[in-house]
Amino acid sequence: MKLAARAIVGFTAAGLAAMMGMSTAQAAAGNYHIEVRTCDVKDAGTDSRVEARVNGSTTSSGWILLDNPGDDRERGRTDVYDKTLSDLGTISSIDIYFANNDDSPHWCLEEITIRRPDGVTTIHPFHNWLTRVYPKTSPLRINAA
Ligand SMILES: [Ca+2]
Ligand SMILES: [Ca+2]
Repeated sequence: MKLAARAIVGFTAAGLAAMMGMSTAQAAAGNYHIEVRTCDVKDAGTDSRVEARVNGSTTSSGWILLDNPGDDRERGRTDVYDKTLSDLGTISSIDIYFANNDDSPHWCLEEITIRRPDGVTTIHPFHNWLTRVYPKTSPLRINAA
């Protein structure tokens, strides 16, 4: 009896989602996991301020300060940021605001990976240096590969 009841509940939830026209993308609200990898080459690291904006098919996030406790963006390191965001839809690109400030500002960015709450992951490769300011009005845009 219990098993049958559970099966009916499961069927109803799926049916309801279908009726409402929901896709997996539209259900993807929650924790977005962002990994930022710095190149493993001389002077690759930076102490500059960095913010990111994630662009999706539904909407864009606000600007997110990428600053964990301790020293971010050291040579060869991957920094991980977990942010709760509303559903963005299919991720198309990430915009980077780069202040090019503080000690040894120039930064060699390898790539950024974004994992949605439903596990769908996009890779945004760059493999290049940031050696000037990228303002929020004209940020560095890195498309999904
Ligand atoms: Ca640093
Ligand atoms: Ca920090």
